[in-house]
Amino acid sequence: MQMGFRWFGKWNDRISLEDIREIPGVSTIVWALHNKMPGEVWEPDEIRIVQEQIEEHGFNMDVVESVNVHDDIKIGLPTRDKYIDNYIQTIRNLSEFGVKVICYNFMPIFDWTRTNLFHPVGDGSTALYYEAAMIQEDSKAMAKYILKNLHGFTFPGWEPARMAKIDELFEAYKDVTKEKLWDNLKYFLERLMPVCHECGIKMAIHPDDPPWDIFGLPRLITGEESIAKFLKMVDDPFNCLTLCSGSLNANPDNNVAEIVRKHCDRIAFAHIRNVKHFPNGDFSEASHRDCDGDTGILDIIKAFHDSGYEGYIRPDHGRHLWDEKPGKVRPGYGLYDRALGVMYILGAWEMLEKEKTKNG
Ligand SMILES: [Mn+2]
Repeated sequence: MQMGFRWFGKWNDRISLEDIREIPGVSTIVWALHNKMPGEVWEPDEIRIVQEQIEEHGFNMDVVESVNVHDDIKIGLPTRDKYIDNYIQTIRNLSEFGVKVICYNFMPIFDWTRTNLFHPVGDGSTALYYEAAMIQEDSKAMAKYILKNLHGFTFPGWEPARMAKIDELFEAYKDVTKEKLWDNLKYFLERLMPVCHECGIKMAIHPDDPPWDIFGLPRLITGEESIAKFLKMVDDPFNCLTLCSGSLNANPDNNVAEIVRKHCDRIAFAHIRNVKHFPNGDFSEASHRDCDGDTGILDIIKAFHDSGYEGYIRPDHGRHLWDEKPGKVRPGYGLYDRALGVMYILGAWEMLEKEKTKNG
């Protein structure tokens, strides 16, 4: 297993590579060119700048999160081929720099969705929160709330320019049924796979967050059944998963450890995050400590270890601690709780390693 840490870039993240260097055990910077719109080619000269920064600090740049997929590809418009060609060129360019995994998602219109980005956890810290009753009809109000509470921080999938055209986007997606969305995903991946083989890059889809349909929009990657369908649909070792424990366990019926055991050979990258559920269907993000949520973090780590997992793991979102107040921190991506997450995951992992060596 290789430990990663997400970093939004030198001019786009208040957390520096020097900060990350002080967290024990991190080898991989999970990065992206955040100024790129979906559909644009990532040029070698732009990638090289980030490479120099990352490698200068002794990290590798093996995992990219995300190269976002243009809406025309998800909708299945005739223009999709042009954008798929661009995606392929980006894969080729990334391979020149040794990138091994591309994390992406195939969610229509909205990326991750929450109703409160700074919800009090009860100990003085705050976390991302999902109030089920608020995600009913008014998608515009929700988008407006999220953009306002990002306080100018940019997030892939929440580009203000895209969100300004929300009515047009809903119109464009109106005939995209779940079946069509599956077909469009298959079309996209089948064109990519030969290039992925050539370049040694795995495509690792991130599950939908939350893992159910919202605002009448279909969502595909929602649990064990759909994951099995996805892996079979394009049955290729380069067609992989980003196993996000928090996204999947937003539906408490999803047993994430079981999914890991079943599909570990096709997991290229993992996000470890804990979720606490409430009886009314709301959920809050929680600390990585197993007993602070309901996701079964220790079972999941053990499932990865038992399966001989050799891919990348990063702590996913964290709570906002200490001075990480609204406007001072990118929601979910503060320094402190993610650093604690790294230590929790490594602590459990190293204990398992020790036991294994002892039992020989
Ligand atoms: Mn995730």
